[in-house]
Amino acid sequence: MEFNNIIFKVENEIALIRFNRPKALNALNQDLLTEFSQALDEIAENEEIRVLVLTGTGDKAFVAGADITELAKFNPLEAKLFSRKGQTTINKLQELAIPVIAAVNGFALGGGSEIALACDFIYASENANFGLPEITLGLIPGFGGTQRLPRLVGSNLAKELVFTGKMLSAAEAKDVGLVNKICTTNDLLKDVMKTARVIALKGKVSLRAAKEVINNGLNVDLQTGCNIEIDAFAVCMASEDAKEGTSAFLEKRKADFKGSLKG
Ligand code: CO8
Repeated sequence: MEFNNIIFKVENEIALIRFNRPKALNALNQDLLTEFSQALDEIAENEEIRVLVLTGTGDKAFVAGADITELAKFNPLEAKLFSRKGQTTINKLQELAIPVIAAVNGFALGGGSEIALACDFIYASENANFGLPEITLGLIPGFGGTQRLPRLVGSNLAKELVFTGKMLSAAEAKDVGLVNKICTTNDLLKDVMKTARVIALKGKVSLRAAKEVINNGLNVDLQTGCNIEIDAFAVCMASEDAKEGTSAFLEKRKADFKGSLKG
């Protein structure tokens, strides 16, 4: 499939999607969203891919939000369809079985922040800025930001950010737990890829189980979450990777996870 608004490549079992409309600070128009959604479908179907990394072209923006030129012309029905399309795509991103890392290389605003919030974790460049500035346009976030941001940083900070539209710097975003690591602009992708490689070398079954258990556990009470963990632990135990991992430890060698999804 040919893409014009994103760059999609897979190398050494790690997929990289680069939002690629640098003249508009990688703003999300309908075509970009369609391509992003199609790339996510390809990734979901390709069992060779172990990790997905998202970033933006250039060193100024990850994604500066929905394309306001396009957005400004929507009638309410078009706005509803666009919001639903964005939410379906971002849900698809969040539900990918593999780990997803956002390499936020500049502005992550509106829909751009909402994409980053749906990733498993975020590394950011020193010049990154996060925000949901829709209120300054007379709007509210429409791609899940009012729901994911309070779950990540608490409702009071989320409300202040949504009510004022003000941005958080990379350092502020790290302070509130939104960002795991701040990197120099030059090193951001290298650092993210290094972490992606560490993850990619782990067992596929256990990685998928870990992500699923953490995500599902966040939506239920602690005891139910621990019960979900027990079942997933047992499933991991039956995998070829668990046999390899435990044998490697006992034989004092490095585990060589083949990445089979077979039990
Ligand atoms: N849409 C379209 N074009 C954009 C966008 C955008 N979101 N952001 C930047 N651009 C364009 C600018 O228009 C400019 O184009 P040109 O060179 O042709 O004039 C170019 O990118 C460079 O931008 P600036 O000159 O503005 O660069 P600055 O460094 O001065 O400012 C900012 C950078 C602060 C990022 C500024 O561009 C800005 O505030 N952008 C808008 C950010 C924003 O409000 N984003 C939220 C959009 S709404 C949203 O995301 C809602 C999602 C859910 C929608 C679902 C409902 C339908």
